[in-house]
Amino acid sequence: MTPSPISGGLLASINDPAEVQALNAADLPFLAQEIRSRIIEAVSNNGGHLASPLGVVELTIALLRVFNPKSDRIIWDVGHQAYAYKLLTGRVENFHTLRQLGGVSGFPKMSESPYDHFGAGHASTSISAALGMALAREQNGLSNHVLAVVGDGAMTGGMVYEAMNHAGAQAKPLIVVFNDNQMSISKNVGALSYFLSRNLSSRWLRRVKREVSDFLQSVPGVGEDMLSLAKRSKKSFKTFFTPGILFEALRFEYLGPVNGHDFAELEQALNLAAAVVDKPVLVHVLTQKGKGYQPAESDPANYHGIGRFNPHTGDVEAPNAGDRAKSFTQIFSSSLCELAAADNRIVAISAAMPEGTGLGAFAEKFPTRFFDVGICEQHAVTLAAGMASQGLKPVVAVYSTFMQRAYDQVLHDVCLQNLPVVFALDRAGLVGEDGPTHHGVFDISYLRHIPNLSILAPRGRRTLKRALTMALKLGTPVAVRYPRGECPYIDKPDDPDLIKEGRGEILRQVKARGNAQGNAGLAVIAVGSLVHPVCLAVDELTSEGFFDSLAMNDGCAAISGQSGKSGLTVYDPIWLKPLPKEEILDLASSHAKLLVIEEHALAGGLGSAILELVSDAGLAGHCRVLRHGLPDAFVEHGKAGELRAALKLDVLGLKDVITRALGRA
Ligand SMILES: Cc1ncc(C[n+]2csc(CCOP(=O)(O)OP(=O)(O)O)c2C)c(N)n1
Repeated sequence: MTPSPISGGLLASINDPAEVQALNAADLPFLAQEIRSRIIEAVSNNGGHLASPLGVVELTIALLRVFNPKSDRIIWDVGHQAYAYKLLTGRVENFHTLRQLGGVSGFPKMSESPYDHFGAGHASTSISAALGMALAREQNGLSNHVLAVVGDGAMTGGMVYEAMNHAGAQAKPLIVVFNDNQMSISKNVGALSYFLSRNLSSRWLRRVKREVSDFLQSVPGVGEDMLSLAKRSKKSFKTFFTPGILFEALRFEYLGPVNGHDFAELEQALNLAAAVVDKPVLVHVLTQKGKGYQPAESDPANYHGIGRFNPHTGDVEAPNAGDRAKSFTQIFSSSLCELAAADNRIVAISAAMPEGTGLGAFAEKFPTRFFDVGICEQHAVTLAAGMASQGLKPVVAVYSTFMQRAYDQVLHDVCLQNLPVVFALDRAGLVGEDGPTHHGVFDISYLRHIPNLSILAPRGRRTLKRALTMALKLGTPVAVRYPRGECPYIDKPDDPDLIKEGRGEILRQVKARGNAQGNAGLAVIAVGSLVHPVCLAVDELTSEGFFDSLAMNDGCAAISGQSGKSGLTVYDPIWLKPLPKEEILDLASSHAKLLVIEEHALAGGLGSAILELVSDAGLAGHCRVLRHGLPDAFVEHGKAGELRAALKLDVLGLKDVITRALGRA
């Protein structure tokens, strides 16, 4: 392809999204090429989503040629694919800061741009939000267009059908652009996906139409009549042979399928959709995930979301691959496979995230015991409840953030029935560059008040394996929460009793040196991902002479209270529910202060639980509970390390928090 005819590039010449409409049709392929280069450049530097944004470049340009985002509303489902949209709506200069602290978000964000009409990060919300805007438009006496752009993966989420069911009955103008690339993160799943992929190409459709026409014309006597009837009929060939039949049943006008990389076809279909005033329309657009970048085209699942990579070869930087091998996810994956080999009642369920949750290995080893249900966490949970009620031992592996939408299913379908479902809550804690939509920092709050549910927070490899083993043994609902990233090896040597109900572990006991550094006695209670950094912080303080002596405890220790009034104890409760009450109350009796440190919202988290426990035991006057965690605010995107540093959850910050707590009255 020859270089763009405008020096400095076409993108630089677009100061207002409406200017996309003024471009010559001949310039559009150059613009698409430039956008792809910018996306590849930014993602190769910062990591991010790649295959999905590359697939919708032409679609984004076409949307901005037919609609005006100043007045019209364009809502991206999930939002991970909206990079081209960001580039064309005022963020080209800052696009190199994509996903970096203080930089452009990886998802639509209403506070970032007036053109991001709705924020997202979780799937299947766009049609509901769009319908809401369409109905508000009526109330406000306006006549703008409202569009939802939704992928076939997001179409596996039930909320889409709740919205379409409602939209069809409302019969108001609303445009759903159905971006069908047959891929969720991996190959899409489900009966609908089968049905859609049956009719994928418009070339195929034209061939079928031609063949049916030829056949009818060849039938002597009645053939011509049948053909003209079919042509006149509303339920004509197109509706019958395409997914139109499905959407028309929901009272949508169906247009397509359209080649999503052909500007003329796209603009024609979008203009037709814009002209429909008495009902919602669905424009079925066929796109290729990863389009225009060979490595992503040939392996769209791996290039869905990716770390830093070499743009020339597509090779992901080595540290990433290494990290993955030692991640909590990986330990969960191998532990589950081991346990499942010995117990064929163990089944695993994923909501469209087999790779992310580490269930890929399980799926390969036990294909008949693995179920990918699509992006439908609610269904995943109740499905597990059904299985558990019949004697199976289901493990639902899901990110903490996505579990948020299955709250009632956890409460009503699993815990109220007291069924033995294990929730493997991955990405519990800060996740980094994906930002506030993806941080798993609310699960302790939304789970700990549910009766019958136990919650375990392993801190390392062995505790994770043991926690999973225990969870599968308990015969009641259990959530095992663990973070993203590297799994430190700070457990004691393998011990079948490592995880015992009512037992946590003391990991450090030190004596404070003199009054100057505070001698009131502090027990630091840390959990999960923060146990390791808290231990490191205490070790550093000790080697800096802050404490007199250091007792490193790799094993289970009875709470001795030795450090008590004059020192510091580091304790990991492992069980967030039920809490090891006796041990914690012993700590409260023998220390003047408890400092609870968690990578979780302070509201309703572990610190709150310990405050309640100490207060209910009448020890509040004796022992002060201090809490350190996340404030009542959404944590922005940025490298996890940077976010932790800003929140004083890294080793340096923790040293400060601990010394201040020691000194505080
Ligand atoms: C509720 C929820 N569950 C899981 C995810 C993780 N996730 C992000 S993108 C994606 C696949 C989306 O597929 P599709 O809508 O077809 O978009 P494509 O990436 O193919 O463009 C998934 C499962 C999510 N964002 N939200």
